[in-house]
Amino acid sequence: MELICHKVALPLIVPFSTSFGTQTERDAMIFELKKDGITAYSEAVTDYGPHYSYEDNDTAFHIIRKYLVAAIFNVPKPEEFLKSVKHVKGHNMAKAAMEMLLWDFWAKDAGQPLHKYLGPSKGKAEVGISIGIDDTDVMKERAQEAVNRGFKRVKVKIKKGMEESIVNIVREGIGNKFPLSVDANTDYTLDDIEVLRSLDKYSLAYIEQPLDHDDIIDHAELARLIKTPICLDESIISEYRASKAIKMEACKYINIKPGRVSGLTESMKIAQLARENNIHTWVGGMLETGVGRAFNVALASSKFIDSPGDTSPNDRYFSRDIVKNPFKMMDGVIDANDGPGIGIQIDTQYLKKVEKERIKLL
Ligand code: OSB
Ligand code: MG
Repeated sequence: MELICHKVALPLIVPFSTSFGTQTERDAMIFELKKDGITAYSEAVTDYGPHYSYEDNDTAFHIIRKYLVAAIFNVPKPEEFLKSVKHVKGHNMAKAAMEMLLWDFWAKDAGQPLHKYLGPSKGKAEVGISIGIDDTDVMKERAQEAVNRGFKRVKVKIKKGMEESIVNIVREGIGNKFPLSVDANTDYTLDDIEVLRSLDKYSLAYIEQPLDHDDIIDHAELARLIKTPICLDESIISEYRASKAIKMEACKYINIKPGRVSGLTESMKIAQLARENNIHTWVGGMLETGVGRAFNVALASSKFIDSPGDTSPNDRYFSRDIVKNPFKMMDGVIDANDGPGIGIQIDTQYLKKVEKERIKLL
């Protein structure tokens, strides 16, 4: 048995800006597990800094090496793994990197594509796009291009002071009917109620994570004060937290990112819970390489996921991917990968080229 961590750096074609900062490169950690003739892969969704959540590549690597590697030594099923690391509080992205490695391994062991191994599958996912903050004319052009390319939903990042200028010009570009959402990445508080209410007139599909990354209570209050539905991202770190948000009516949508919630086991639980309670769900993204994207698309293909998410083909981020078969979109739809497990082939030559470090963990 062998476990390797490849630390890679992929330059972004254009910088990606959110309310919490600008990213010019994707610093990804790719994990490779070899056992009994099977090679499984996963990707940690952490990046250079602790800006989306408290985790970053160094904390994730530390937690994985010190506390999690021992728990995957005999390659347990994902659920058993999660039980055995329950004593490690938080660090969901670190846990997810190991948990998803096990999903890929066991799906391959069963000779099944991951999207089917996970549960009832649609075999495909409807796709939206997430557009970073930029010059507003540029954002408008990108939104128009996205509509022309067939994306099913456009999401634009916003930040305090730029929300109306962004939404106004993007609506001008794509019309008032096209499904449009905004993502604030926690930039507001309840004191900003007037500006948040001013977005009501743009008939947005939803506003994503307007308030604190830890909050549910204020989101529940905000939901009663504005017409735009609320979508939670950062705040939903577990099924438990999702159940509280639903109980408090803090959101109508949940953006599920496997990395944020410790992996696919918890993602599926959240998707099912949301479905039972008429809360919409979609699968988010963290600028993953083709490895992480493959897990997202498998999840987005689940019958429990009902809305277009952020699984856009990543050729808009990277001029070349570390996988040989990155996803292609047709008419706003991506077909789930039908190869065994996540169904990707690593481009080993390119991986070597972009690799900064290779660490043997087992
Ligand atoms: O909040 O959804 C987010 C990227 C990095 C960090 C947070 C977010 C995002 C995105 C990108 O919106 C979505 C994608 O991967 O295409
Ligand atoms: Mg978000």
